[in-house]
Amino acid sequence: RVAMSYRRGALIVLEGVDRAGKTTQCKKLVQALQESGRPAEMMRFPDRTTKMGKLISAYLEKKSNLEDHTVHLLFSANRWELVPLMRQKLEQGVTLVVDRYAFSGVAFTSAKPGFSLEWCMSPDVGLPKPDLVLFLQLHPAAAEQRGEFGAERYENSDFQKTVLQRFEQLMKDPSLNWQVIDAAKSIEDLHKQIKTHSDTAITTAESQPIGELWK
Ligand code: Z5A
Repeated sequence: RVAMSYRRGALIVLEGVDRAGKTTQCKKLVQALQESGRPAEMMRFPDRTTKMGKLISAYLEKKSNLEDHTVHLLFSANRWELVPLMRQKLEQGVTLVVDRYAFSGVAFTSAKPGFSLEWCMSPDVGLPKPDLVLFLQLHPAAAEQRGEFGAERYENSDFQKTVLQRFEQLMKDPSLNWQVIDAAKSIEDLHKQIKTHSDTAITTAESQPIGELWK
């Protein structure tokens, strides 16, 4: 019997602190992949357009208050509700470039008092596993030069410093393909580096099944 062969798309996640340039780089990467003839689409979490997403958006905009465990589970549910679509796209050969994922979920909630990393990870266990996680590393002082914090929840520097420490803990996990990028570089330099890592990850993913996160 001929071995099963896969030609799936890759799951590429961009993570990083506030204003590191994740959205800017996701858009450029998708455009570059499409121009080189590879099917690619962008996704973002939270996806504020779904029912879960609308609850999350109101919370982030401080239009509503939600209990901390509850909002954590909503962020996770917002990913799970998109898993059937993500799998379908990946299996069709579409590379997904995702702006934030479960790592933001864990880093932000575990930065709150009384939340362990382990508890925060559990609802996201089994999500499609990223083939590449690009972490856009930016010093808080450099982030400040990119403009004021917005008015949304979590947008203050003490909280963001704790969030960065939690991301650093998550990056120690050798079962994931973390690549740390110096986000203080120019948009073009960053893009070139991100494109190189992505091309490698796409080639590797083609011959592998979709993995399960933290399992
Ligand atoms: N959150 C959570 O709690 N739980 C979860 O499960 C998830 C998220 C998924 C909303 O996320 C909040 O939800 C977020 C985490 C939490 N809270 N915070 N903080 P969001 O994705 O909607 O966050 P955002 O506020 O839209 O993204 P961001 O982090 O602020 O920005 P960014 O995407 O990293 O950066 P950007 O928009 O591409 O660029 C920022 C600015 O810098 C912009 O003016 C650019 O033109 C400029 N820029 C970009 N690149 C460069 C370079 N290389 N040099 C100079 N200037 C640059």
